[in-house]
Amino acid sequence: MARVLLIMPRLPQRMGAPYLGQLYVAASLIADGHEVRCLDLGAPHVPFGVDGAVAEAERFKPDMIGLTLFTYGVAQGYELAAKLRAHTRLLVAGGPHPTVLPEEPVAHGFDVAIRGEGEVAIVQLAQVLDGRFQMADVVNSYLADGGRGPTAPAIPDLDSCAYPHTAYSAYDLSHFSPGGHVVPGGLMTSRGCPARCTFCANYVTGRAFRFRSAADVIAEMIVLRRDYQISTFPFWDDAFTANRPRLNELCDAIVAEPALAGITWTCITPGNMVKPFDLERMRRAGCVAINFGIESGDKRMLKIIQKGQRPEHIIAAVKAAKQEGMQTIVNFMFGFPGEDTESLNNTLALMETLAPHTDYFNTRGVLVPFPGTAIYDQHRDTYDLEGWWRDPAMVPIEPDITDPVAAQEAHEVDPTLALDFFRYSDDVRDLIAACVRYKALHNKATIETMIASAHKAAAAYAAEAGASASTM
Ligand code: B12
Ligand code: SF4
Repeated sequence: MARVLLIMPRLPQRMGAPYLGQLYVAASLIADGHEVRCLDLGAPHVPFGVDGAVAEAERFKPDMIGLTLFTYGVAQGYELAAKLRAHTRLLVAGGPHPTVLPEEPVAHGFDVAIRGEGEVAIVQLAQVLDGRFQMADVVNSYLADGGRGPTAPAIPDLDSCAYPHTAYSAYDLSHFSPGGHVVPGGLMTSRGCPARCTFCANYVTGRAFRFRSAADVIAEMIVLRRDYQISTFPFWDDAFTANRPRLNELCDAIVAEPALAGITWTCITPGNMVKPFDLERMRRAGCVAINFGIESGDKRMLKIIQKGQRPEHIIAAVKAAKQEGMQTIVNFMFGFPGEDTESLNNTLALMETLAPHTDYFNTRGVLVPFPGTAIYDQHRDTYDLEGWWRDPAMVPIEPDITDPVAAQEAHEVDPTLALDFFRYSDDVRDLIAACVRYKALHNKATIETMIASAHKAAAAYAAEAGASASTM
């Protein structure tokens, strides 16, 4: 059996829970009997950085080290890989970045890069190390010696994946929360999104919508509730509502399961895939918040980015969710190539229309041209975009801000705007900055209202408790 160390390099923001993609990879290794350790250098309480990860490798002596590489943070990933090289037999890259550019990690010292979902390939690699599998047969592999493994399609039967929580034991959970309690992360009930947005870097889960059986999702939720006291489940699917029959089946299965009585959940989905008549069923099943992908309020822009939705539909869907008593989180992006003051004003106008029905807007939102996206391919040469991610200065690490109001103040500015990927004119840049600030101020007001009502409730409770004590 192989010893495997999985590492997430530091990303711009800290993550309060282990990264789901790393958990999936670790869980499949554990299910195959391998010894696995996981490190996340972006965990909020991790007491070390790159050098600590190298020290861990020296101590654990892994046969294989696997790094999860996002495009953001990839430069630190390459720096780390160089330092880890001497401490393992096999250095492997996986994740969103190698999926699009497998040749790049290999040119930076990795033995192999894995494209796409990693559950099958990582186990095959571990089996190569203990002599049970041939390197040439590892699926979706891109080898340093020029070899290419067979191409495997996206995992057809998602119920076959080991549950992510079975890998919690591979982490030092005190890196995520001081007492070492599991921080409730999210789960995925489906993978893939049938839409084709030209800015979207979803190349791991892909365009084919695949979903787990309701029974498999329910079984995972029951364990998370029973063993980890999780009662609110964030569903991180790309397009949770993409398939109505399966949405209805899952909602009905949650309602019918006594072990899940009283749980709540949240989901993310493109705005045009929310049907107001489904909302009541979702609410009855515990849905308390929907995160809507909308992106622009301008019909021309929506067409250019292939978002395939109309502002009228979005307004109806967001209002209906609010009327159903759900929290609404609404996503907008700014600075697409071709964006002008007219399109930005239309987006600002839609944000203003939606504001009374919106709890939060996504923070910031200036377009980042991720490699692999249609926008990147179309504009790479015009705007000299090739390789920006290898320059650490292009990926600023966020300061740690714990106060929620102060965090919103920091979100009034988007550092991506200063990177000026698409060489905006001054009036476009000013309007983008105004749109970013508009969202942050709205979110700050929501948070201040919530804090004020929590204080009011606490004061009422204290007054009532005082009144009862005085009558004793
Ligand atoms: C949930 C999520 C988050 C959560 C993660 C929380 C958590 N604790 O897990 C949060 C909200 C924190 C988040 C943040 C960000 N995210 Co995000 N996120 C996602 C989302 C929606 C799902 C991730 C997931 O679980 N996928 C499911 C699993 C199955 O896929 P996976 O994670 O890629 O992992 C598989 C493979 O990559 C591979 N693999 C992974 N690691 C390894 C390691 C090895 C050794 C091997 C062999 C294989 C392998 O196997 C895994 C299992 O199949 C994806 C979209 C998507 N559909 O993937 C975006 C996505 C990953 N995020 C993205 C981005 C850009 C970000 C942010 C930078 C956004 C921002 N501007 O702030 C931040 C960065 C995080 C940070 N800390 O700074 C991009 C990444 C693009 C890129 N090329 O890098 C994606 C693809 C979204 C998109 N459409 O563009 N994110
Ligand atoms: S709807 Fe969301 S997940 Fe789907 S392609 Fe567009 S941005 Fe990507």
